[in-house]
Amino acid sequence: MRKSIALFAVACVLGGIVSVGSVGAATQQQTATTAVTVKAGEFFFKLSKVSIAKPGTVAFTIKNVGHIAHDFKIAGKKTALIQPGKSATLKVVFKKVGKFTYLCTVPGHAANGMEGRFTVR
Ligand SMILES: [Cu+2]
Repeated sequence: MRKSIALFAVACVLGGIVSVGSVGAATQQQTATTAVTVKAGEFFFKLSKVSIAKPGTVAFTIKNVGHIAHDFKIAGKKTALIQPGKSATLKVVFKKVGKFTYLCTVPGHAANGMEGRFTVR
């Protein structure tokens, strides 16, 4: 009798470990969004991260630290014009590996330095 209680306790502990493990894995898949902060100014973009290790979703939070309005465009998605001191978020799903050009679409800004490449490995 005592032995079966002990076995039951062991089974519960093991069961607990297994379910904690699988919950952890599921959470990881759901939170595969990578947060990247982007500072925009005259005339530059400064990204907290310029690449991700595999295809997935990236939430770019762009803060305009400059003195004139800017926007941020990548992979066919674009923010509205962001006024100085304001921020905007752009969620982009990268489905395949590659180098993706980001830029400010205000005329002349990209040519002056507001562009670069974001890499999906
Ligand atoms: Cu700009």
